[in-house]
Amino acid sequence: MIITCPSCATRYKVPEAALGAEGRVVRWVLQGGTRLTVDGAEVFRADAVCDASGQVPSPGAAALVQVKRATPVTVSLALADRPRTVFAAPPDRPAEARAVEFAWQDGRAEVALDAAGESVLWVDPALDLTAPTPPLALTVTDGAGAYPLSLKTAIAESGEIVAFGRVNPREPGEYHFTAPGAQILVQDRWELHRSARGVGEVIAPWREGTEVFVRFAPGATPEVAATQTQSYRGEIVNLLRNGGFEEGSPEYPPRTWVVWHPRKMGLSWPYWTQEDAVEGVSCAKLVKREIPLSITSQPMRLLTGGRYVLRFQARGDASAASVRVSGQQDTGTTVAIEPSEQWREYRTEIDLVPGYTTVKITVPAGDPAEQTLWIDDVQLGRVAE
Ligand SMILES: [Ca+2]
Repeated sequence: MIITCPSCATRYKVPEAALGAEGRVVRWVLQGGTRLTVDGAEVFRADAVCDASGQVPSPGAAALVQVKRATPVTVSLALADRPRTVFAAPPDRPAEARAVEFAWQDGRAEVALDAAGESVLWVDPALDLTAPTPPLALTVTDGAGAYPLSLKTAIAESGEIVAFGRVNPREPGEYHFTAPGAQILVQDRWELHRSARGVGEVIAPWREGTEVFVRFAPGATPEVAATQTQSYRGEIVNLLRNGGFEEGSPEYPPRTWVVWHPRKMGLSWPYWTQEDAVEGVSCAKLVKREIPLSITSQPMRLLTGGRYVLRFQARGDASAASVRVSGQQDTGTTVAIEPSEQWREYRTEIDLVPGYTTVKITVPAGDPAEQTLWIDDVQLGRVAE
């Protein structure tokens, strides 16, 4: 395959193209040029320099072509068939599409785009872009039976339909999501690494704040279901990021925790370590030498107020260490940690209000000068009912 762009400004702006099963160009990209030819055939031509890319066909149209230009431009596209309609829409806003006039000659459609800007040309879109798309039903089954939920839908930039929603299940837990033929993303609000993505089915945690996305071809109406495989009833539904300290890099503090120190860090340091974890394989080891130290969690923006539980395990000879939860409107609590050779579990209940909330672990100055606190398995959340 020989791709050429005679007018491309520099050799760094390499045009690209991909061929489909029948040898036709199905995807192409042109940066800062006016012509793109593949094996001698002119795929795209413009009367002014522009950035352009095309997908022929796309899931939602016979062709989808993006054009970004600094001046008005007339573009000419090679197409297999004469289009019935061509629409132009702003990027990411297909609902604002408007029909545009085009000329057809010798297997090419010519469209004039006035003014500088970025447009997406929809050639024979599969759906009426401006009509609202109907919601998609989601059938949920948990221990108490089945109930319906609904996801909003929109046309995606690719022409596919995306159904989405931040929907809370009545009973948080692990769920088996199914949507035959569709792409599914279940995005966890609190611990991003627990998000799951797949085609047709995924198993994912589903709790407060989780976002569900289902992406499918226009015209399809996948049957979407979520069936509980494990309930969180009676458990803390943890919102704290990396409270088990499983994420980190050697010699650095545990990932996502912020280190506080007065003026200089000295030899005090919060280590991420695999030496003596009580949960998983890693934990935090706060070594206090000449100066106090503390680490603070990534803030959690609580969606709901009410009774929360803080739970963690700790050991070590630190004599005045503590864990503090700080919420909005002066809510929060401080739990003192007792020196202990063995791991000890701490658990306390707190009433919190919606808004940003942090967890801070502190080893203050004090005797003896050298103290060590091991901490692991820190969780903050409400107990699922
Ligand atoms: Ca751990």
